[in-house]
Amino acid sequence: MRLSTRSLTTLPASVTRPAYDRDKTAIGIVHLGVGAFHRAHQAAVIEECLARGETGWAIAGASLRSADTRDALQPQDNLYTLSVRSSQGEALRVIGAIRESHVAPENPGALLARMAAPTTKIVSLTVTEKGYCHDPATGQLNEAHPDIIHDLANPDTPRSAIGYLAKALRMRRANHTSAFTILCCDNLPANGRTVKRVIDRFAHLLDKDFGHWVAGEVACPASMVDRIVPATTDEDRARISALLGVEDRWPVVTEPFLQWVVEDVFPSGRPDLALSGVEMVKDVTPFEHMKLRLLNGSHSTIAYLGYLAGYETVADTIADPAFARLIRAMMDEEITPTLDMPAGTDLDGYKSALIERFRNPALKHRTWQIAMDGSQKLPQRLLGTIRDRLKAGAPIDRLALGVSGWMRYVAGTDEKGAPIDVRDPLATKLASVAAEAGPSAARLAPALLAMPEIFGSDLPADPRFTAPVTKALESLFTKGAAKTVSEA
Ligand code: CS2
Repeated sequence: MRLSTRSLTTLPASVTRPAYDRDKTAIGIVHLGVGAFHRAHQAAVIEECLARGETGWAIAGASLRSADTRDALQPQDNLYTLSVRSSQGEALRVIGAIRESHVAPENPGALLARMAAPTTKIVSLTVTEKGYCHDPATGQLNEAHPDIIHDLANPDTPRSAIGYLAKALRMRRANHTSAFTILCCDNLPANGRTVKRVIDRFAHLLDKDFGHWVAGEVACPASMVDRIVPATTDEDRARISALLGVEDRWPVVTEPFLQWVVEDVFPSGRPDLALSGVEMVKDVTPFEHMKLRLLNGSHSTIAYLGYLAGYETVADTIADPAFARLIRAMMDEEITPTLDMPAGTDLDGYKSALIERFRNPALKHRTWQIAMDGSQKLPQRLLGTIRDRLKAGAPIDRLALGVSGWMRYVAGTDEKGAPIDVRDPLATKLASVAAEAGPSAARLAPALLAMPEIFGSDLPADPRFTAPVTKALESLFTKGAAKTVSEA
């Protein structure tokens, strides 16, 4: 039997299930990019809003490409299990907040109609860094992006998230429906402002008059999102289904920790998120820097160097005392001085909790998964911190080692000579740069640094950055990651 509304009553008593009548809820949120992260984070928060009786905020989830999620969720009445795992054990909760599943390319009209409906007040997104079709170094719309070229030429049949947002907003404007609020839940720097810049520019390029309307009417609050959610494995699916006594083909596995800090600008309304533990603030920036720099900066450093040292998961990597030392020292000495937190923030506690979260033995968070899309991640995870340090005239050796880990990784061959499956929107370019440079730090570092879409024009021209990066890369090539980390 499959997990579904009907089979809910057969679940063991220990499994939490929707504490409200799903049929009495209405869709108020459309979410683009209904992957594991959304289902473990925002949907879990919305579940509590619905259970409290705020019935107008159920979610319509959409995938912009693959049909996998819809195919798995629809036969389950869009129900799925959220498994919270730690060394203490595993707690299962069936989430009912998603009421509809869309696959954009299969039925764009249905998704657009849902986005344009007056009842839809918020369109939220987790489409990963590359899904915004922007230039990661500048945060501007990448007008040469093939999807943007396509969507500007065919605005009624879009491909990109930006194209869908614009088309739905044009429909709303034509129907005299007020704009929805766009809520970005991706790990982008200044994510609200970045999305606002990108959508305003796209709308302006489509039609100046519409661009003017979007600029004035569409709010894009910033948000900092945090929960570690590794890709679900077949083993997870089998274990969870066995515990449920019915089959769940699309469960999500996560950690106990959840944080969401949101800028409180929702002109079309919102659920009372604060009652579900969301921090509603005026300015997300300090929280965003804290999280992107400490958590994600460490994560990417662990991912590249850990992968090269032969570790499969974050927990395996951080269990190596040399790695734990490097990461804590990088946090304390090189990242923390760049943060400017509101009074009362317990950064020390935050960092210790982070290391414990990385150690969570129940999560199999693969270094390879986090290593993906490095060209889109480095700027906000490591390079912003580096810029601040250089401005202050302070050393950056550990951060530089993180950057060189990425360079060594995209060289495409591991320390045993096996090929690395480098996933990145710039993978083709990275592979040709690496092939031309060969395994030489003196050639590879400058060749990669000459990609302004990642490094801008300032960093490659600053020897205080290029020298430590090249030196660390040299060490990775000659001594390997484990030894380099133990000497760092
Ligand atoms: C990770 C993040 O995959 C990655 O790049 O660093 O997904 C990370 O797990 C989340 O941002 C945690 O909130």
